[in-house]
Parts: sequence; structure tokens; C-alpha cells
Amino acid sequence: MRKTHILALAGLTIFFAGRLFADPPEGTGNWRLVFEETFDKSKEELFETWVPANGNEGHILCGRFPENIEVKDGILRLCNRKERRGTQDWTSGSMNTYKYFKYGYFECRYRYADAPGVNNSFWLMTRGKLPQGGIPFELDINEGHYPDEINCTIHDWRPIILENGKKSHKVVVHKNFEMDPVKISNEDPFVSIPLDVSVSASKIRISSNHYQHFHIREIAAYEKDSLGGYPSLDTKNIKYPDKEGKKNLLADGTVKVSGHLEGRQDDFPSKGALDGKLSTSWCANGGGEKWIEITLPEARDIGCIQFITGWINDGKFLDCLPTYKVEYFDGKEWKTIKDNNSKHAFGGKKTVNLARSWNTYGFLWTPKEFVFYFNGKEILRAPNDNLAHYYAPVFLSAAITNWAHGVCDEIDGTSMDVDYVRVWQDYRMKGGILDNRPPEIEKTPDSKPQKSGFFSRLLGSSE
Ligand SMILES: [Ca+2]
Repeated sequence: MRKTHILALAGLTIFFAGRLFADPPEGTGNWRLVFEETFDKSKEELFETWVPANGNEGHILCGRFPENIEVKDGILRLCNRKERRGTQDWTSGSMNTYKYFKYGYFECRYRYADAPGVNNSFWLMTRGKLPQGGIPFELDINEGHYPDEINCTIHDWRPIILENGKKSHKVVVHKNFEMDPVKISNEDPFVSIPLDVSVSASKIRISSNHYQHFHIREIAAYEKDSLGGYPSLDTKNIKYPDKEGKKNLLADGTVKVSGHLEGRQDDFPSKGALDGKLSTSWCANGGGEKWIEITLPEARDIGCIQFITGWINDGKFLDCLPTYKVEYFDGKEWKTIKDNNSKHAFGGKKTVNLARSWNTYGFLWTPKEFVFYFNGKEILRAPNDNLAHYYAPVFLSAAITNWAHGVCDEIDGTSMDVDYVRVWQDYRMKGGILDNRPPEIEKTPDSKPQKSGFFSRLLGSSE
């Protein structure tokens, strides 16, 4: 009887062991498992394989330290704590493999920290000096944000000098997925609200309940044109207005705003929304109320209000504002012109929470292309044109940042939890296992800041 039980248990174990991870997607290569981390080990043993970050990091709101990394019962925890250490008020954990990889299928099973304001990432990035002609790159397999967001991004880190002399780089691929059926993303940067009847306004206000920061690149109001001949946005040539001859009635107004993203009022000033240029913008604060208000020298008759949102990368508008309320002040009270804030209220309507379920995030990297997977299902594919052909370590990183929908005290005590990381490489492909000779890496704790996607998204926009 007892023996049967043991056998049944053994069978069950094998069953689960087989279920916990699958092989790479079928037909993608001749795969051999070359790296496996299941976290069934002590912290000392863990740091034989992984280098912990160890220091404050200026591009995010937390320092990251070995003390924030825990392993227990086969699970890695990158622990978020509200504690002053060094120059920052928060701490968290990040680490990367000593081993470097070039091409392969990469898979990680994890769950997000159960609070907004944390970037939960599984990614690769080149480090140190590259050989002649080597291109520095970053492959963000997933930068996960509570509750249901997956962000897949690929960066080409070769420096670009912008017209204003600032340094930038190119974001080659960026796609944001909200796994909840309630979609709140928006791909249209241009909002034009023609009014049936003119209104007399001394102030105009645009506010939003959007859960993260957003850009407003321009706001304009025009006199009533009964033929509807209002300006439009030429997204192909990034030009606004694309028809001359209409005067923006707000141009000489004064601008007040709710705040600026991470105090970056020099990069994204309030006036950036009202200077006639699409290249400049006001960028709203990451958390709390978000609004911009324009006060006119006197009341004016307005027949159409327009504004343009999103950030511009490589000639495309991304992360355009999906929710907004437009109001005007008629001298006595505020009146609503258009309000779609309620349609997309954040939180209550979301039923998917990637912090409360284990999911796998997979990534196929070949000499020709990149393919992203969620629970074994392809979600995104992009060519690997003259970019990622060098060795890079795998990173697991939690970061506290305004990029992930507003920092709050609920973050304290949460963790990004990881069940496993596995890497397979192709034993036939050129550049696969056979000629994979990664550079020798020194085994010393790592205090160098790690750049990560949310930061580079800010720098990466061509503005
Ligand atoms: Ca502007």
C-alpha cells in the first residue's frame, strides 16, 4: 500500500516536472538545453552563477543590492523595500548571469510584484567593451508592469546625436500589450474636437486619469469654420498643422500644469505643448492628478480644439493618450467639451493580474529574427537586421520607477518572483553551440548601473 503511494507520488512529481516547463516552440531549431536555473540552492550558491547589482542607480528610484535577493523553496525573490540606502528611498534587486549567450531560445517563468510602480524585467544586454564593429544592444523580453502589461522592446545602443546636441539611441522594436480584454492603449496621436456651436472661453483645460505619464506635444484652438476646414496632423511627415493660414487662438496663453515627469521640466517644459513645434512636448507627472491648463488674455470664441499626444520614435507616434477630459471656462464655471476618462478607468475593470499568476515569457533570438512568446504563444516578431550578433548575459531585474504607473507605498514588501530561467541553443545553426565562445567574465560583485528599457525609452525618443 505504502509502496503504491510512493510510486504514485513519484509519478506525480515526474508529471509536474514535465509540466512546469515545455521545450522551445516546435520547428524553431535543433535545441539543446545549455543553461538551467531553478533556484533550488542557497544564496551563496546562487551568486556563483549570478552577479547581483550592488549600488544606487540614477535612472530609477531605487538602489539595487544583494540583500534584496532571496531564494527559498526553489523561488527567487527580488524584494522591494521602502528604506533609505545611499542616495535613494527605495531598494530592490537585480542580477545577471556570469554566462554570456549569443542566439538561442530564452524562457523565464515569473510573476510580477503585486503593486504599480515596479518594472519586472527579464532581459539581455551587451556589457563592457565590444570588439571592433560590435553593436551594443538591449533585448527586453519583457518589462512587466502591474497588473497586466507586457512590454517588449529592442534597443540599438549606438549613440545618436540629436539636432539639439543631446545624445540618444534608437528603439528598434517597442510593443506594449495589455493582457486584459479591456484595452486602454491608443495609437492615434491626433485629437480634433470640432464644436457644433462656438463657445466663449477664457481658459482651456485637458486632464487625464491615465495611469502613467503622457506627452502633450501641441494644443490648439481655432475659430469656427462652418466648412470644417480645420488643420490636420500629417503623421507621415510629422507636421502640424499641415495646412497654414489658421491662427491658434491659444498661442499667447499662459500655461499651468499638474507637474512634470520625474522633475524633468527642462526636457519637457509646460510651454512645450504650446510652442508650435511637434518636436517639443510637456510630459505629465507619473502619478497623481494630471492636467494642463491654458489661460487666455481675454475670452475668445472657439469652434474647434485640437491636441497631439504620444512620443515620437523613429518617425512614429507611440503611447498616445487614450483617456482625457477637455473643458473650458466660460467666465463663471468649467464646462465639459469631451470626457472619455470614465470609459477607461484604471484598476476596477482589469481582471488579469500577472502578479497573481505564474506565466512564461519566451524569446527566440536567431541571426535573422526575434520572436517574443507569452505562455508559449507568439506575440511579436521582428527582424534582427544588423543588430544583435554578440554575446550578452541574461538579467532578472526589479526596479521601482514612475514608468510603471506611479510609485506607491503598497510596493513595500512586494517582490518579483522567479521560478526558473532556461536557455536552449541550436547545435546545428551557425553561431549556435558549436562556435559559441563567450568572453571570460570576472567574478566580482557588480556596482555598475544597469541601463534598462524604461529609461532608454525616455532618452530614446527622437525629441
Ligand atoms: Ca510642442
